[in-house]
Amino acid sequence: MKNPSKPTLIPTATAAAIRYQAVRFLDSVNSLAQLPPDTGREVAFAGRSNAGKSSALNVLTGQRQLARVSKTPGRTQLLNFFQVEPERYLVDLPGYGYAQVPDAIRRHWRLLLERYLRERLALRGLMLLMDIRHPLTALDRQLLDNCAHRQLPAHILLTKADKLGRGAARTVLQQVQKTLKTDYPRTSAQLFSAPTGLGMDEAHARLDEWLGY
Ligand SMILES: Nc1nc2c(ncn2[C@@H]2O[C@H](COP(=O)(O)OP(=O)(O)OP(=O)(O)O)[C@@H](O)[C@H]2O)c(=O)[nH]1
Ligand SMILES: [Mg+2]
Repeated sequence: MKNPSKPTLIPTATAAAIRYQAVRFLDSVNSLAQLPPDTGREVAFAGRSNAGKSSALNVLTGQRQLARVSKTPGRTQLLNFFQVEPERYLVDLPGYGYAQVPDAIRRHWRLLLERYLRERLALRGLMLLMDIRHPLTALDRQLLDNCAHRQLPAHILLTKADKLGRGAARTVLQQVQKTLKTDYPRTSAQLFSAPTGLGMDEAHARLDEWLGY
């Protein structure tokens, strides 16, 4: 017989998965003036165009269409705010490094991103997504420099790990971790795959930590 007074323990991973299923789109923003009030906590998802930011957001929230996934790089042109609950946000940042974007627009986004990363008090951590086949490019490093400057922790998702064999993926992870240890000691890294769900629990745990769950 079950003891009715004994609370049912839900494993943390499941609790996180349920929590992030409740995420809803809140607003799209293309200037700092339009940002929601700078209170509460948020985690931003950044990375080169096509790195898999929108796909990661969708799989982490268990929702197929939350963030738009595109085969055309450079599609996400706004800061998209998603609400876990009031004062708890996930932010999909515009991808960088896409060559076909006109200079003026590229400059606008660079400045917007830099100021957002530098000034946003609610920002507790940065999820930096990199295609495992192209880790730590110069632009990724610029972003990590911005984080280091204000002591903002960053966590790297090496995306599309399914494109490599398990051994090869682990080797890249170890190389990246070795570089981080010397160049960006506050930054951690893990493997991730949207289609297989590899790395979900680890990524959820990091979101929980930064959002204060
Ligand atoms: N095999 C594989 N493909 C992925 C993975 N993540 C994303 N993709 C594919 O990569 C392409 C780009 O994914 P998006 O999620 O749109 O990338 P993004 O970083 O949001 O791109 P922008 O918004 O343009 O900056 C799409 O065709 C995805 O289906 C993954 O883990 N594995
Ligand atoms: Mg996107």
